[in-house]
Amino acid sequence: MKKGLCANQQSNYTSVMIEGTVVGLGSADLLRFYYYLRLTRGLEDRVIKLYRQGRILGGCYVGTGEEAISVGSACALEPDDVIAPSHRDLGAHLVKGVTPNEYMAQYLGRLTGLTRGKDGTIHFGDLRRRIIGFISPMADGIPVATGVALAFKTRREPHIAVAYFGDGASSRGDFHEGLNLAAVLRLPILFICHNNQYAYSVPVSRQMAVPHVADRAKAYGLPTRIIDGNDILAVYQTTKEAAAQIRGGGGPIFIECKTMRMRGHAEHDDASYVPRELLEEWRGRDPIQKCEHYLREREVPEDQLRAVEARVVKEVEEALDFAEKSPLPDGPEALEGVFAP
Ligand SMILES: Cc1ncc(C[n+]2csc(CCOP(=O)(O)OP(=O)(O)O)c2C)c(N)n1
Repeated sequence: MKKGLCANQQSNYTSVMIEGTVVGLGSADLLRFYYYLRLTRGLEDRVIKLYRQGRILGGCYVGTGEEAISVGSACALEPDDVIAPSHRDLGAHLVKGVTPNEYMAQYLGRLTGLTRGKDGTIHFGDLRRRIIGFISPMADGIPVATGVALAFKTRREPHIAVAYFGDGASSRGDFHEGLNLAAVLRLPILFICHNNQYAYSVPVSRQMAVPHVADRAKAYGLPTRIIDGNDILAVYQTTKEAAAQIRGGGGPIFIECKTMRMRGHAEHDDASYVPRELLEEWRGRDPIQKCEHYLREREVPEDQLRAVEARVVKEVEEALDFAEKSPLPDGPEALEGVFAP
């Protein structure tokens, strides 16, 4: 891979710039990334429409514009690594094996969803697939993932834990406790921050006096990387390298992915507090378009891209059909799977 560090003047951060081909990564891999990016966007766009039609029971959280972070990083992990995703990480769930049917059934509150109808939103996980359920209080996935990493280290298992969270979560105590413990015990954990510039309506500049979330991690002694979160190759390659270093016993690493929240906090929020020019600027850096650019650079035929799009449209509609035909949970189901046996 030809890789160079370049200062991005506009956003004042250093991003990993991929100028050529990533060694060991062929067109088929890139098409796989593209499929997961499109599938994530396709499912979330469909759920937004359902929300507007009043067919979603809870809130509607999506990660539009941030898909490269969850897809690129999850694709760089080993199957037995454990992830603790945030509410912007549908892509990582899908890469780990959550099916479109399960996702759609989740949002329609059906028995076939991952929480069996207990929460019609993004608060789900699946331990069989090594996904820790998303915990609603911000940053609380971090200490849990840190505990998983402690278990891996104690049992001498070769896996790593990955905690995903936003810039706002980094202002909570659990973030600081988790990072500090991981650093002191040199635990096998990767911290991935979606810095999407807003925590609900609060811009990063109103949350912290340092320029980067990574500066907070540095204070605990963690090695940090700051990358363009909309560039799937940068995310994939940085995660791959970090995961190898962590697996080799190097201790925790922190990756800050600069990105932009392209919609409201959730669909009930019109984000009128976000400057339109900022959104326009980031619209030009869409991660899916960037991935298409890489595919075209490698001369992947246009019909292969269109085939991926068609496959995704079909899978999304089939998932909706599956969810609509699935039963709603019965009353006695309310206590099932809530308490440990
Ligand atoms: C402890 C806690 N405080 C407040 C909330 C309400 N809340 C949910 S998401 C969110 C913003 C989180 O911002 P960030 O971590 O940057 O993630 P983003 O939503 O921007 O992806 C807030 C305030 C919460 N879930 N938990």
